[in-house]
Amino acid sequence: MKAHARGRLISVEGGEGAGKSSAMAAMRAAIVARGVELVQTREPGGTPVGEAIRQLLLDPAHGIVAESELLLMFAARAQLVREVIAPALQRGAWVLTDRFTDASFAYQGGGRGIDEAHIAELERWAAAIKPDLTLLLDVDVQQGHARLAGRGGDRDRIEREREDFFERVRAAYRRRAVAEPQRFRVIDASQAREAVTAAVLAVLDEALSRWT
Ligand code: Z5A
Repeated sequence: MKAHARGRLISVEGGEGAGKSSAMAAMRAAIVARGVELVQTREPGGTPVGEAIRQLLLDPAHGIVAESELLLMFAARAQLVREVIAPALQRGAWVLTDRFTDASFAYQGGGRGIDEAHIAELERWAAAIKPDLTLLLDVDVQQGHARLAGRGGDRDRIEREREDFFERVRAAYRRRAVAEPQRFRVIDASQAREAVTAAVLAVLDEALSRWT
């Protein structure tokens, strides 16, 4: 099922340090400049329950098994879809989200090795909305890692995973982009920030001209 006949759902995905924050800020400004109502959110999170689940998921003090991790991601997502995304799309607003269900296929499927059929079943049942457009910011794992190191701060529970985990996440994202070329646009996020922003805005422009 597509997002909705009226509003539009755009998701931004990528590995750690891919530059999602800058991309989201540039997209937000471009969409708002068109006079469109925009709701910006993130996953896991975006609702009071979702943000509480996020804290639980990212706290390095917890040992969370892969199955619980997946179910918690979908618990937060079910809440977000019903409280925020679906109502926004129904009133014609656009939704820009920092990650969505593709992240579960990439991290819990690719990274943790959970069978994709389980994830697809949860998607059908708990969050049956597909983004109209997904930008995948693709960057080499070591380069993304170096950017995060430059940013400083403590690493959360998932960021503490080993490099091979993030290589599997990246490969899973890339497979999804190949499988759904009409929805995905892959951005080379290894470039300088200005070049990444320009590429992101070009993709958005192309989508906007199709939709408005
Ligand atoms: N997760 C999951 O496992 N399953 C799911 O279903 C979902 C999520 C939905 C939290 O997500 C974690 O949840 C995440 C996936 C998992 N775990 N990991 N790892 P998140 O999106 O909130 O967290 P994140 O991916 O860790 O965010 P991030 O590392 O902050 O990524 P980012 O937003 O892309 O990073 P950034 O802040 O934009 O950039 C990072 C640094 O690089 C910063 O200092 C920038 O100034 C710098 N940067 C950015 N772009 C450039 C360029 N082009 N050149 C140089 N430096 C740059």
